[in-house]
Amino acid sequence: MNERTVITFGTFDVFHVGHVRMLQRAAEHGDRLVVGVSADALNIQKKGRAPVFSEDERMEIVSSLKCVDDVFLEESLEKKRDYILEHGAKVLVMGDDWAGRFDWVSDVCEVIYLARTPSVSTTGLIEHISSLG
Ligand code: C2G
Repeated sequence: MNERTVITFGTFDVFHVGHVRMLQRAAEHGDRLVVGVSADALNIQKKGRAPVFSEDERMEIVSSLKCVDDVFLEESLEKKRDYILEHGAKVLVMGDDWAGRFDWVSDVCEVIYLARTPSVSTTGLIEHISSLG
């Protein structure tokens, strides 16, 4: 068996079309897509707030997608190389908001940055929903 595993990472909070398109496009780079869903604690550390949906809920949503084969909890940005090796990934796909930031794992796999879907973001959606009163 010579399956090409793709790995990607994200919070996927308040799941939207930008998320689904990124996952579908990531899956096209191989035969199997594994997704690291970032932990609540990692988000608090990274963004200074807890996600709207818990890590268990976000993992449940992401794992229900047809293009996703497996999910796991991403507990640290620094553990990327370990996760890649653990899952046998041949390619890491990230949105281009992270362009260049994970080139340090290119010794263990190919690293590809894909353009984000314009005009949709979790932060924008939270602001929009809040403004509805
Ligand atoms: N995304 C996209 N278009 C958007 C919004 C998001 O393509 N309009 C992509 C991002 O580029 C990312 C994925 O959807 O590849 C998940 O986005 P986030 O939930 O914002 O992920 P982030 O918090 O940046 O977590 O190890 C890194 C992190 O876990 C990444």
